[in-house]
Amino acid sequence: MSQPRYILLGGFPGAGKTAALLALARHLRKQGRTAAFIANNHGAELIDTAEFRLEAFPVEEVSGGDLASRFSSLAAAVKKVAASNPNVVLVEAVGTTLDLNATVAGPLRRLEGLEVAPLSVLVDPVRAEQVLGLAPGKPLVPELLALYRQQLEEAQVIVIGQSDRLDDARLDRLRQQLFTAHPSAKLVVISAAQDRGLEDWLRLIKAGAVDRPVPLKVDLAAYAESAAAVGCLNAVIELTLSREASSTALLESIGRHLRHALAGVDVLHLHAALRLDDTRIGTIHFIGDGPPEVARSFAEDLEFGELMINLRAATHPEQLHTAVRAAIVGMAGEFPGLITEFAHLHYFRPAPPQPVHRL
Ligand SMILES: Nc1nc2c(ncn2[C@@H]2O[C@H](COP(=O)(O)OP(=O)(O)O)[C@@H](O)[C@H]2O)c(=O)[nH]1
Ligand SMILES: [Mg+2]
Repeated sequence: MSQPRYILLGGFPGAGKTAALLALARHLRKQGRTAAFIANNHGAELIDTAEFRLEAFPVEEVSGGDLASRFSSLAAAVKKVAASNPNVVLVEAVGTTLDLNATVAGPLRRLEGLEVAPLSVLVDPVRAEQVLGLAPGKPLVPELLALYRQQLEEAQVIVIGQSDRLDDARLDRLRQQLFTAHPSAKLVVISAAQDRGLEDWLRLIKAGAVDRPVPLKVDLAAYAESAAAVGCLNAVIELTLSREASSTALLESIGRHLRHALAGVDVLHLHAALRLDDTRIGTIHFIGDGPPEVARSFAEDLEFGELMINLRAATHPEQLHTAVRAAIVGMAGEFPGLITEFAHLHYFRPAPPQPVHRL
């Protein structure tokens, strides 16, 4: 069996990394190639992992910190996924990560002997337009703006994702602006939702297509401040209903109440999932000021279910906790007899990054 190729993807929280990698995994599967996934996050109980499992892709998790700080856990995950002999291993870096070339891609190549593709960094085109001054919008807090810019600086391939959200003229303008600001990076435009650009992306990151990375100057204290500007909350809530309800109605209700409870907060990503079992999972998302959108649903009504919430926002974790509690109360008010019980609740700021290696 030949060695798998590792594709490492960075990018801001909510950029669409998981969706892009899932689309890539499906795309590879259609071509008769196999993909495995390594998820990375600060907490446990991740919806991303459940989504890959649902589609029967081998998955490992590096949790409790960024990939560089948890390098031994990453090396262990690499060994475990390799057991399924995948052709490609897709590795997502948690959205507050920086310095991936020196602290993750380099060590994986040189210490673990892996074939790692040039570093891809994914951007959400709507947020990218705002950051680059092409469109108005509520600015990011300065710590996060700095993080966003540095993530782009270290990209060998900038992947403009979610291209279905912009018309051609805006996409061209964004591409031009990114090209001017980052002339040494390759650019590719994709849409996970519409299965577009994935082959172009794969072609770009084939060996030899990209120059050596320019070392990034990282101020570790400033980087730690950037990471800590994000509040995180992960929760699992057991739902017991006295009367069966549709998964979509429940998801729409929690989405609506969370949206309301988080008004005025810069939500980087809200991802909620309703899980009946390993094969029946519904999901809802929103980012920024956008409306909640159901991304996945299943037909059966349910009496029991597990509601998972993964929330990232530029605010205090305590505020997220208050909002989630309020939204659960709001949802319960719409389903008479609904009993909710928190099985897992963790709200926190990401731990300061402490890279194990820097090459
Ligand atoms: N319209 C559209 N939305 C997308 C696309 N890819 C991701 N999204 C949405 O972007 C949000 C964040 O996606 P996710 O992959 O979880 O982001 P991550 O935090 O970077 O892993 C979700 O609401 C997705 O539904 C896309 O290609 N098109
Ligand atoms: Mg993700």
